[in-house]
Amino acid sequence: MYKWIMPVLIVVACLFGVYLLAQGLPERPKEEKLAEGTELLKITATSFSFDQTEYHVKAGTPYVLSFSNKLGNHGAEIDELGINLTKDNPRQEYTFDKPGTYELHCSIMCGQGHGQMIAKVIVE
Ligand SMILES: [Cu+2]
Repeated sequence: MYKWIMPVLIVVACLFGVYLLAQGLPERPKEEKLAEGTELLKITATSFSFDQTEYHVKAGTPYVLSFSNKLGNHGAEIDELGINLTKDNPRQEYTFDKPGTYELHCSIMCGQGHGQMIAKVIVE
Protein backbone atom coordinates (compact mmCIF):
# COMPACT_ATOMS: atom_id res chain seq x y z
CA MET A 1 0.00 0.00 0.00
CA TYR A 2 1.33 3.43 -1.01
CA LYS A 3 4.58 1.85 -2.20
CA TRP A 4 4.62 4.34 -5.04
CA ILE A 5 4.75 7.29 -2.69
CA MET A 6 8.52 7.24 -1.93
CA PRO A 7 9.68 7.19 -5.56
CA VAL A 8 7.23 9.97 -6.36
CA LEU A 9 8.53 12.08 -3.45
CA ILE A 10 12.12 11.49 -4.58
CA VAL A 11 11.33 12.54 -8.13
CA VAL A 12 9.54 15.65 -6.86
CA ALA A 13 12.51 16.50 -4.62
CA CYS A 14 14.92 16.09 -7.54
CA LEU A 15 12.81 18.29 -9.78
CA PHE A 16 12.67 20.90 -7.04
CA GLY A 17 16.46 20.73 -6.70
CA VAL A 18 16.90 21.22 -10.46
CA TYR A 19 14.45 24.10 -10.32
CA LEU A 20 16.45 25.78 -7.52
CA LEU A 21 19.71 25.34 -9.43
CA ALA A 22 18.14 26.81 -12.53
CA GLN A 23 16.75 29.77 -10.62
CA GLY A 24 19.97 30.47 -8.75
CA LEU A 25 19.94 30.65 -5.02
CA PRO A 26 18.32 33.67 -3.42
CA GLU A 27 20.74 36.48 -2.66
CA ARG A 28 22.01 36.83 0.83
CA PRO A 29 20.48 39.73 2.70
CA LYS A 30 22.76 42.74 2.58
CA GLU A 31 23.94 44.67 5.56
CA GLU A 32 21.42 47.37 6.06
CA LYS A 33 22.44 50.91 5.38
CA LEU A 34 22.76 53.31 8.25
CA ALA A 35 21.93 56.95 8.12
CA GLU A 36 24.92 59.16 7.39
CA GLY A 37 27.04 59.87 10.42
CA THR A 38 25.51 56.97 12.30
CA GLU A 39 27.73 54.15 13.45
CA LEU A 40 26.92 50.56 14.22
CA LEU A 41 27.79 48.97 17.53
CA LYS A 42 27.36 45.24 17.27
CA ILE A 43 27.24 43.14 20.39
CA THR A 44 27.14 39.38 20.13
CA ALA A 45 26.63 37.10 23.10
CA THR A 46 27.49 33.47 23.58
CA SER A 47 27.35 31.31 26.68
CA PHE A 48 28.89 32.94 28.69
CA SER A 49 30.58 35.98 27.31
CA PHE A 50 30.25 38.86 24.91
CA ASP A 51 32.26 38.93 21.70
CA GLN A 52 34.47 41.70 23.09
CA THR A 53 35.56 42.56 26.57
CA GLU A 54 35.66 46.26 25.71
CA TYR A 55 33.53 48.17 23.26
CA HIS A 56 34.88 51.58 22.30
CA VAL A 57 32.48 54.24 21.15
CA LYS A 58 32.70 57.96 20.50
CA ALA A 59 30.77 60.44 22.56
CA GLY A 60 28.28 62.54 20.64
CA THR A 61 28.04 60.16 17.67
CA PRO A 62 24.69 58.52 17.05
CA TYR A 63 24.91 54.76 17.19
CA VAL A 64 22.64 51.95 16.26
CA LEU A 65 23.10 49.27 18.89
CA SER A 66 22.56 45.85 17.45
CA PHE A 67 22.46 42.81 19.68
CA SER A 68 22.39 39.14 18.79
CA ASN A 69 22.81 35.82 20.51
CA LYS A 70 25.18 33.33 18.97
CA LEU A 71 24.60 30.72 21.62
CA GLY A 72 22.02 30.68 24.37
CA ASN A 73 19.60 33.42 25.26
CA HIS A 74 21.16 36.50 26.76
CA GLY A 75 20.64 40.19 27.05
CA ALA A 76 22.93 43.20 27.06
CA GLU A 77 22.18 45.80 29.66
CA ILE A 78 23.82 49.05 30.71
CA ASP A 79 21.96 50.06 33.85
CA GLU A 80 23.36 53.55 34.04
CA LEU A 81 22.19 54.43 30.54
CA GLY A 82 18.88 52.60 30.59
CA ILE A 83 19.91 50.30 27.76
CA ASN A 84 18.63 46.75 27.69
CA LEU A 85 18.92 44.77 24.49
CA THR A 86 17.44 41.30 24.18
CA LYS A 87 16.41 38.99 21.41
CA ASP A 88 12.97 40.60 21.40
CA ASN A 89 14.44 44.08 21.47
CA PRO A 90 17.73 43.75 19.59
CA ARG A 91 18.05 47.28 18.22
CA GLN A 92 18.21 50.67 19.73
CA GLU A 93 19.40 54.02 18.55
CA TYR A 94 21.55 55.71 21.10
CA THR A 95 23.97 58.59 21.38
CA PHE A 96 26.47 58.29 24.19
CA ASP A 97 26.96 61.78 25.44
CA LYS A 98 29.10 61.43 28.55
CA PRO A 99 32.59 60.00 28.22
CA GLY A 100 33.34 57.29 30.73
CA THR A 101 33.38 53.57 31.30
CA TYR A 102 30.11 51.78 31.63
CA GLU A 103 29.43 48.22 32.63
CA LEU A 104 27.62 46.05 30.17
CA HIS A 105 26.19 42.86 31.57
CA CYS A 106 23.79 40.10 30.71
CA SER A 107 20.22 40.88 31.72
CA ILE A 108 18.73 37.41 31.41
CA MET A 109 19.41 34.69 33.96
CA CYS A 110 21.07 32.37 31.49
CA GLY A 111 22.84 29.82 33.63
CA GLN A 112 26.01 29.20 35.59
CA GLY A 113 28.18 31.69 33.78
CA HIS A 114 25.67 34.50 33.95
CA GLY A 115 27.53 36.43 36.64
CA GLN A 116 30.71 36.54 34.52
CA MET A 117 29.00 37.98 31.48
CA ILE A 118 30.38 41.44 31.90
CA ALA A 119 32.06 43.75 29.40
CA LYS A 120 32.93 47.41 29.33
CA VAL A 121 31.61 50.11 27.10
CA ILE A 122 34.16 52.87 26.94
CA VAL A 123 32.87 56.19 25.71
CA GLU A 124 35.69 58.41 24.47
CU1 LIG B 1 22.83 35.84 31.63
